[in-house]
Amino acid sequence: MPQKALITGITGQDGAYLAEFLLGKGYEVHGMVRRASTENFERIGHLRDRLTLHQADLLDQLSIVNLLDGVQPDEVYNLAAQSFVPTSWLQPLLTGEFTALGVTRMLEAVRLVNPKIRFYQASSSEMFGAVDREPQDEQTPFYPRSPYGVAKVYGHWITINYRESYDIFACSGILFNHESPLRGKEFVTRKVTDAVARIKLGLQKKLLLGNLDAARDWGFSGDYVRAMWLMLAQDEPDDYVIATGRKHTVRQLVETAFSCAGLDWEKYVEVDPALIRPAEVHNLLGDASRARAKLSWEPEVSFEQLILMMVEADLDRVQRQLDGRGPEPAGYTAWQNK
Ligand code: NAP
Ligand code: F7E
Repeated sequence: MPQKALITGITGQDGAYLAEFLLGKGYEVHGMVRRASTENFERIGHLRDRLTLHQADLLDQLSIVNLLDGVQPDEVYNLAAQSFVPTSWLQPLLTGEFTALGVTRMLEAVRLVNPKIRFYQASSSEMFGAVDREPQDEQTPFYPRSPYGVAKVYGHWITINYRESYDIFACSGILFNHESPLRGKEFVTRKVTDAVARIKLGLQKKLLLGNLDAARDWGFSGDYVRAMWLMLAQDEPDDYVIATGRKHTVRQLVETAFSCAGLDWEKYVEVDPALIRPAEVHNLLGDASRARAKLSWEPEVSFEQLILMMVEADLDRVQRQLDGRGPEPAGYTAWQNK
């Protein structure tokens, strides 16, 4: 019998990479999707006939209980969330419902249906926020700076609490920023690589950005979903920081991306004060020593390789659109093999 995994957030960036990874490991993969008037399965289109999708919603407890009862998964990966930090100031209550209480709804369903299910929670380096030490590891105190970060702290601690209260095999992965050609276009890496492609191909003249001095530890989503799986494959549940241990500023990101296409970024980039956040996380750098030691996990894609992969993917996609050749190839293997 193959192992059964259920992924919430399967239509998102990490959901698509994780689904492809688990299928490659021989899993039977189920995905939870919320009802929409039009399907948004763009990122998993290439996997569609190998996945089973089910409608349920993080806001609806009974739909989650029924889903787990019907699928009877061995592992649940809870990736669904309102994940864009600026939106969390515009919709703080909804962010709390999805990103914080949604985790408790998932854990309650595990507890009721089968407490032997192994559970992964998508925690975030945004929990460190206005941190006073560098690098950050599993012992670093949290100081979240957005409603999103605050909601993730709740999700992190409720996961630990259910592990300690009910002996559920629940792990929290504190993942630093991770990107890919499938990243949403509002996040800064993809916003930049998409703009580079459009500027190079004559479709855009300027790129408006916010804080160019913010620094992040950016890795590749394909590497990070492997860490999620490794966490659930251990003998004991634990929490792990997943990061590359290298940081770059947004300015360095921009410079790197524009130079991939032979462009001088200073001719195109302007700062728009409207994109500065009400409270910024200035500086994040992760220490993944525990994951390296216990999971034998290492990132395989460097920052430079990641940005080049994203620029090439966006150039290819925009060129295809200009040529009328239809959508770009999606997924991990498509871009790994290029
Ligand atoms: P993403 O691309 O924004 O995907 C979010 C997913 O959550 C989408 O599939 C979305 O579905 C789903 N979702 C949102 N609200 C839902 C609801 N009420 N019911 C059911 N599904 C819902 O995010 P990502 O980058 O893949 O990140 C995955 C997870 O890791 C998130 O929890 C994020 O907060 C966390 N995280 C991400 C990073 C990172 O750098 N990428 C780092 C640390 C932690 P729709 O397609 O229907 O919108
Ligand atoms: O911003 C700065 C911005 O939106 C990165 C999510 O996946 O990672 C992500 O959160 C930095 C910030 O990601 C623009 O101020 C400048 O300092 O790409 P981002 P994020 O906020 O770090 C964490 C780990 C998560 O968990 C989240 O779910 O870039 N920045 N100018 C900009 N950011 C955006 N989006 N757009 C700009 O124009």
